[in-house]
Amino acid sequence: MSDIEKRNGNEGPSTGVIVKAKPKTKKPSMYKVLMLNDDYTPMEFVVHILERFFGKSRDEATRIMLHVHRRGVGVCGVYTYEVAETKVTQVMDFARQHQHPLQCTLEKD
Ligand code: TYC
Repeated sequence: MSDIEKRNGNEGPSTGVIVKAKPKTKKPSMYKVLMLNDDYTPMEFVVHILERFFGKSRDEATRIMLHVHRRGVGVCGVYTYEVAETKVTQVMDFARQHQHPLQCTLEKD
């Protein structure tokens, strides 16, 4: 007996139920890029990083920088793993080039 006949309970003609195959696509896991506060990195440098690497407006960049300054940590953006990892590397390299101790990391969303 076919699956359709079983479902149909052997009563009358098969109604030919067709069940749509479930599309096997999965949304990728997302990762937050976090910025950490420190006592030495200039505020203007952090704002510049948020504009340059995270595409933030000056107002939004300033808001995020001040949040990190006051609260200790803040979210710069949420991305797929590879993009988040690239942002972290770009920020850390740029901070090191300018001899600032700014720290940036990623965390699963
Ligand atoms: N706390 C720094 C200062 O007073 C500014 C700062 C903000 C540093 C955010 C890092 O992620 C940071 N100059």
